[in-house]
Amino acid sequence: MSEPTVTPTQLRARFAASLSALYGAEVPAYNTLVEVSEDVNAHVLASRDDAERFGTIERVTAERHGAIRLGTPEELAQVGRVFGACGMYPVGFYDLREATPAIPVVSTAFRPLARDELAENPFRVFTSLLVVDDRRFFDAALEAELREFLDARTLFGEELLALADQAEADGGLTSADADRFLELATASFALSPEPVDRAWYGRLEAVSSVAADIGGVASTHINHLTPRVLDIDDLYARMTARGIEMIDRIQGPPRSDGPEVLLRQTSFRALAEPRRFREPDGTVAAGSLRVRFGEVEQRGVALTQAGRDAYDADGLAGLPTTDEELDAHDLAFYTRDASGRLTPIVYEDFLPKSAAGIFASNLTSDGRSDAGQAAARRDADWMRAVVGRDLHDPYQLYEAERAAAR
Ligand code: OOG
Ligand code: NI
Repeated sequence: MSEPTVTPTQLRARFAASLSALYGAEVPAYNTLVEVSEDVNAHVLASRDDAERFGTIERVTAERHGAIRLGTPEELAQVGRVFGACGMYPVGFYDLREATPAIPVVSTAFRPLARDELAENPFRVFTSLLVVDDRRFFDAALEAELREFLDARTLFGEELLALADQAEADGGLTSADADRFLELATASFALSPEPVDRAWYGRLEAVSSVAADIGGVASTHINHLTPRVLDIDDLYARMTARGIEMIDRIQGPPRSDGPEVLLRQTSFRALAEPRRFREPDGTVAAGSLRVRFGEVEQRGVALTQAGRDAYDADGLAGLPTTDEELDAHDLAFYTRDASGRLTPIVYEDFLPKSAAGIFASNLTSDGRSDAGQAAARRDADWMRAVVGRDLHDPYQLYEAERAAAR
């Protein structure tokens, strides 16, 4: 047996790059977004001394977050094995059913945990799971049909999962196995050419476009792949100037003169993509779906729980406007460099309100839900049990990093 030569870190960097190539071929507007992001970052790098305060330009240039949507607890556990092979672990629990409009999913983010791993390649994937037994969205009959449909499909094959487990057990893969793993892993997120059952998709879409995107098709796909910019307002203006229709606002904290905090995001509208449909009479016809969009993000300093509570209550008005005060009041996470200067710990996670806004900005309709019906219970413990892995708490990760540096 030959020794593993490709580490999980290398698998992650190569996985992010190969998904980027796939997604760019499928959604050409994504390539424009990446190009404009690189222009913006080059401009910031040339004009600001502190441009690399939130990460090196190498990290930021390679940085992507993906979004995927799954249908069953088994699929979530399986994708956890694929991401585990790449050194990505579930962090945080997000309940998008509490948003307005409500989205029938709960989510976590798979990402590297350690600072040096994040610096090598911070690829993260926002991963959502449909809540098929939530009666506010699905009645018992529709739930049963959904379960039958979802249970009949296979998103991640045996060969892929075996290679994933081997990578985790051995701390990497041989060069040939790594190539095969990446080929299979990337292919499992490609848009399928299989015709979509028009009537079934339509019934789910009446409840929620997201439910249709998940349960209306027999495969999954990358919904979006998000590059990181150092100045999202500049990016927004440049995309608009190129004639690309952006959603009407930037999600998250507004622009300010103070320290950049948390996460700001925006997106362009989902584009009509050609898809084939199986009509009720059995014929297959050409059509299109608007599901996938382009998103971009800017990251700032991670807030402590107290800082986050203040932000959630009053927005930026609830926070002081200098790094020194944020640190002194323990509202944000910093370390100090050799000369004693504060260095921000960058926020590596997501914001539920922004995530809901991102979902909502690209729905064809608000869908239909009945608040009088019973919610299905879902929480971090449920998610932990389903993934079969530790579900990390973002605050504990930032806290541990700060403590280790002091
Ligand atoms: C996920 C939406 C949330 C983000 O960056 O907050 C998200 C999805 O559309 O599947 O990606
Ligand atoms: Ni996103």
